[in-house]
Amino acid sequence: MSDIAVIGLGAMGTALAEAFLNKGHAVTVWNRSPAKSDVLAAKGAVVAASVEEAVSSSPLIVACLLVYDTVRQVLDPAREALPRRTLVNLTNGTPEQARAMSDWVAEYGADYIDGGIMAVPPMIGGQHALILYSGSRQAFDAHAGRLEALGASRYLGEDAGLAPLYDIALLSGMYGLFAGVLHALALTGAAGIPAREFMPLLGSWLQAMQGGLPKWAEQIDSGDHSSNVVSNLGMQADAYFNLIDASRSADISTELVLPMQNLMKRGVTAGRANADLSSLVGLLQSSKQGS
Ligand code: FVH
Repeated sequence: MSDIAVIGLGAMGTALAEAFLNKGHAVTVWNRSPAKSDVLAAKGAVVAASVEEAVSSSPLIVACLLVYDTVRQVLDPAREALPRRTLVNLTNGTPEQARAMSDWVAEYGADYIDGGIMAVPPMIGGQHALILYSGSRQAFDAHAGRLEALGASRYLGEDAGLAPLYDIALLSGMYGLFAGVLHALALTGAAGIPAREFMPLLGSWLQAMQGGLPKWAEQIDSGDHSSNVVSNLGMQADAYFNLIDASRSADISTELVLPMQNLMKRGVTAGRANADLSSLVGLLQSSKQGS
């Protein structure tokens, strides 16, 4: 018997298995392409010959595959071995997929925990790795000690869909930031400014702008977007026109920045010119436009 079985040895699954081994846990591993187990076997992992063998080896099964359909497909032949075990699924997915997986696992008498990995493989096991969890509280409490090997844990609640919801919301913030950075670098690069010269300025500007986010949280939770507004939507929408015009003049694609202008225009048309930008969250929630 092992402490943990890790199913899926891609870049992330391998990092997870290594982190468990580094903390002295007994680990069984399985992967579709067996060659990826070699490096872990050399570090002490037991290599299972089948998924059934892997699932039967441990009370805690950690799956990290490409997509949810793969998780179901891979685990299906081992479903009779699932009872009284805990499946922690760290595959990226949607809240609906997580809830459906939780129901499927429950049919076979196992506990389910969904997870969102807020780290890249080299960060796993280090102080900057954060893993979000949701699902069975009792199972999380039982295995929290082992899961700590992967990084800091944050348990969000019994609804299995919470971890993927937080995960995709955090990714949304990240990709929004990346989109702005890509556009900024396209603009400055086209003007002959080296990226390494511009980047430090961009980095400190973005950091400074983050200072306003706690105020947005207050405004969104209270519903008051119009008190003590420093930079109102109307003014920002006008400035944004310049961003679009300058991009077009420089022959830079506006595909990343145009959706924001459309939303700002919608906000102004809806009478929110004097409100803060935070009021646009309500417009996103109340309309299917732009979806
Ligand atoms: N890598 C990262 O930076 C991110 C960080 C945040 C979390 N994601 C999610 O983690 C999941 C796995 O990602 P990964 O980086 O390990 O991905 P790959 O290296 O491409 O490994 C994929 C594994 O899935 C196996 N697999 C794929 N299709 C099948 C299938 N039809 N049947 C069985 N296994 C399958 C694949 O097996 P093989 O190709 O080695 O045989 C790998 O084990 C993912 O949800 C990220 O979004 C990573």
